[in-house]
Amino acid sequence: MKTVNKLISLFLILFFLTLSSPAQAAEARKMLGPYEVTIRISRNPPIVGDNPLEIEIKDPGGRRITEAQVLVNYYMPPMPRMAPMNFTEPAKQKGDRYQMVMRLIMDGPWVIALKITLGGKMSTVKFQINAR
Ligand SMILES: [Cu+2]
Repeated sequence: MKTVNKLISLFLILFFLTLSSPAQAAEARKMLGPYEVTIRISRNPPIVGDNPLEIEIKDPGGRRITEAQVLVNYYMPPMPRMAPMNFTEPAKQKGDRYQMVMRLIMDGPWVIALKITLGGKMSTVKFQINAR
C-alpha cells in the first residue's frame, strides 16, 4: 500500500502543479467526448470536511451546457482495513453551472467521478484530488 500511496502522491503533486490559479479554487479540466468539463473546488487544497464543488460543461463552441444532469460520485480508492467510503449526490444547477458540497471524511486520495447525462446518454469523467 505504501508504494501505491507514493505513486498516488506523485500523481497528485503533478495534478496540483497543473492547477490554474494557485491561491484560489482548485481547478481541473477534462474532455468528455466533445465536451469540456471543468471542476472547481473552493477549498485549495481540499480538506477533510465540506468542500464546495462547482462543475462547468462547455460544448465545442464554448457554450455552457445547462440541460445536463450531473451526479457526483466521490470515493476513496479501496484501502486495506478501511471501510468503503463512497458517496453519490446530484449536483444542482445554478445559473449555467452545477454545484454541490463534497463531505470528505478522511485525508488522502479521493476520486471524483462525474456521471453526466446529456440527451438521455450518461457518460463518466473522473478527477483525482487529495484531501489534507
Ligand atoms: Cu482511506
